[in-house]
Amino acid sequence: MIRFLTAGESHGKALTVIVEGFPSNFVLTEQYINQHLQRRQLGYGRGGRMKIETDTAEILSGVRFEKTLGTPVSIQIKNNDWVNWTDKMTAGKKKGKIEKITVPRPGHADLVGVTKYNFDDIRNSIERSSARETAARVAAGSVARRFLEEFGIFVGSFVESIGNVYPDENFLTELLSNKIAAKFNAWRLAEKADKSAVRVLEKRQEEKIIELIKKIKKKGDTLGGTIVTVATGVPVGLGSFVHYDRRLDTDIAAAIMSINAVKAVEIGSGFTSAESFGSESHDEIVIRRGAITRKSNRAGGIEGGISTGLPIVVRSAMKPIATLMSPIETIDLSKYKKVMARRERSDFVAVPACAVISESMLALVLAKHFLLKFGGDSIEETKDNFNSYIRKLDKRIKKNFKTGK
Ligand code: EPS
Repeated sequence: MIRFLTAGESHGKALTVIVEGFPSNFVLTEQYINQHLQRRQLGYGRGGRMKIETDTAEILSGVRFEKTLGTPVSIQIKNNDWVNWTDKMTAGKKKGKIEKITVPRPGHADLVGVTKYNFDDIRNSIERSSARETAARVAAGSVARRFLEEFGIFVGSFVESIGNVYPDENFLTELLSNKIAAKFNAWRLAEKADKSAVRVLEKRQEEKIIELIKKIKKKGDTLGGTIVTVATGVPVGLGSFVHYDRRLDTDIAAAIMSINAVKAVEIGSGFTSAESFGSESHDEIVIRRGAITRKSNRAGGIEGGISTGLPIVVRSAMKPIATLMSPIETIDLSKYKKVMARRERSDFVAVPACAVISESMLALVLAKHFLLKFGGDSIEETKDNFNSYIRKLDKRIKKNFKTGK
C-alpha cells in the first residue's frame, strides 16, 4: 500500500517527504525527481519566490546505486529562502521582537487556521497552508510516475484555460471522443505543454493569456484556470465497485481536490453529461482489430469505479490565488476593525504549476491502485503478476463466454 507524508513549513529549513510501499529494484535518481520539481517552478505569472528557489531533491534513504530498496524513500528539498527567515522561523528561542500578522487574507487559510489552532499570529497558519508544500508532493509523485513508467503508464497534463481564455480547438474534446492514436502517450502531451510559458497547447491562446496576465499584474490582481490531467497505458481493472472507498474515481477526485486552490474536479465529460441525453453520454462498446474497446471515452477511462483501459481524463478548476496586491476587504483581528487585506509576495497565476502537481497526485493514486491489484515486493515480481494478467485478458473473456463455440 502506497503511503506518503510530507513535512515542512514554507519558510522553514526544508521540505521532507517519506514515500512508502514501492517494490525494490526499479531505477530512481535525483535527476529524475529534479526534472519534475523544475517543471513545477515554471509558468508565466509566478511571483518572486521562484526566483529564489531551485528546488532540488536529496534522496536520504530507500535507494542504493540508483535502484529502490523497497524501503521507505525519504527525500529532502531545502528552502533557499530559509537564510532570510532563520530568526522568524527558528525552532529555538525567539530572539528580539518578531512582528505578528493580524490581518487575514480572504480566501486563504489565515482566519480558519488561527481560529482552529488557537494562534495569536497568522504566520503560524500561513506557513503550512502555503502551496510550497506541493514541491514535496511532486517529489513523491516522481517516485510513483517512475514506477508506472516500468509498465508503460504515463501521466501528463495541459492547461485548458486561464481566466476566461480557452483554446479554439480543445484537445479535451479529442480525448473524450477517443479519436486519439492508440499509442498516444500522456508524457508527450506534457512535453508539448511544457514548451508553452503557460502550459497551453495553442500559440494564439498563449499570447492572449500572457496579455491578460500582464494586465492583471498591473492591477495587482490574480487569475485561476482549468487543467486537464491525463494518464495513458492504464490497464483495465484498477479500482473496484465493491465499496465507495475502493473506487478509482473516489481516490482521484480526493487527490486532485486536495491540491491548494483547487475547487472542482471532473472525470470524463462530467458536468456536460448532466445536461446530455443518455444516448449521447455513454461510450458504445465495439470490437476493433479483434479487441474490445469503446467508440468514445466520455467516461474518462473509468466505469463503475474501475479503469476501462482507455486514457484516464481528469479536469479540474483552480481558483485565483488569494493573496492580492490590490487587496479586498477584511478585518484586523488585533483591532476588530475593517481594513484592507495585507499584501504579501505571491504568484499572480500558478495554474501551470498546479497542472504538474495534478500529474503527481494522479500518479500516486494510480500507483496505489496498481500495487493493490498486482502487489509484489520486487519490480520483477510485480511485472510477472502484471504480465500474466494482461496476457490472459482476452483469452479469459473468450473462455468464460465460450466465444466462437
Ligand atoms: C510557493 C511558494 C510560496 C508562494 C506560493 C507558492 O512562497 P512565498 O510565500 O515565499 O512567496 O510563492 O504560495 C502561494 C501562492 C500561497 O498562497 O501560499 C511554491 O513553492 O509553489
